[in-house]
Amino acid sequence: MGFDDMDVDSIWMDGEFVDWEDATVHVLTHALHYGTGVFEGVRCYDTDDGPAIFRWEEHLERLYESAALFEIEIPYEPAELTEATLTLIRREDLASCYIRPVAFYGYKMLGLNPSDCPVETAIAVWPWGAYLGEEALEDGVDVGVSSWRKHASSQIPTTAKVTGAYVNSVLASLEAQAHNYVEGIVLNKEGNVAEGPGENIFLIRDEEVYTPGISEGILDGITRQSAIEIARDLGYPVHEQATISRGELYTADELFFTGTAAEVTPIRSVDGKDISAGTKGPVTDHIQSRFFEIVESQPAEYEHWFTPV
Ligand code: PPE
Repeated sequence: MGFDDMDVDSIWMDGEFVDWEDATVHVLTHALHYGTGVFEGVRCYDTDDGPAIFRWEEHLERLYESAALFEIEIPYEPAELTEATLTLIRREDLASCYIRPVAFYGYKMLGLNPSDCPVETAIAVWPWGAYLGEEALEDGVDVGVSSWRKHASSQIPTTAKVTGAYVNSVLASLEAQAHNYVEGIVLNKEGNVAEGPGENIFLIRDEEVYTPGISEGILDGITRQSAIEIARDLGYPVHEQATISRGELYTADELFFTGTAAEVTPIRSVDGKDISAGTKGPVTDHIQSRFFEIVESQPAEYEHWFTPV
């Protein structure tokens, strides 16, 4: 995702809309040195009823929860961040976009205890297409199990979306690229399947759906929660607190990733071994089709998942 040639002019920063180029921070910003920021990734979809943000309330709640853990006191009410985001999308005239709220310890002092630092808050929006490539949604991606393990929640809380923790994802992502994989799969300390660097993972066996539980060291993804609900509504039994061993990946009927950026992306091979036929599987297709139908049309049963712009 590059920002060159992008047609977005402004960013909301600390209560004001500033020009894109002016949304900058000092090099001695606390979060730059120690990773003391929290963020969200959210999508706004161009639905039949106009632009609408997918599961905004849940993302906002996770942002404040992540912040609380690090005693980051976001100096704005949730309603103010909502208003800022809606206004930003409208003024940039975007029908669909990715939304990146971030709150972090700013510039005043260095040293690990950030208590004296001001909290800076920003919200950026920009168009972001299919995360792992347009063809990935149809054909699936080739992934490799990373040699980097996911940190345990007792080391860095994995349910919090904290910027510093993403160095683990960056390592897994660089390794995947070095091996010509589109993405990695990260195992937890026990060697069981945790998630992708920026995605949750699902496994299908005998038409039943499995996804690693929270205690496996994952981010409790909002797309994960949505896929669980969609799968159940489609009639599939879902095991949402599963422990999945590495070996089970290779013998799965189907595998797919979920994430705000990745949406619902099939996995067609792991470590060079095809998953079943090496194509998008039927259950994945069913859940993925329903997901895209929902974000395109806001059907009545799922209307509460949307915030109209
Ligand atoms: N696990 C991780 C580690 C993760 O970063 C994400 C989102 C998920 C699971 C899925 O969570 P959710 O988006 O709530 O369904 N990753 C975000 C950042 C990706 C990026 O490259 O930046 C995202 O998808 O927005």
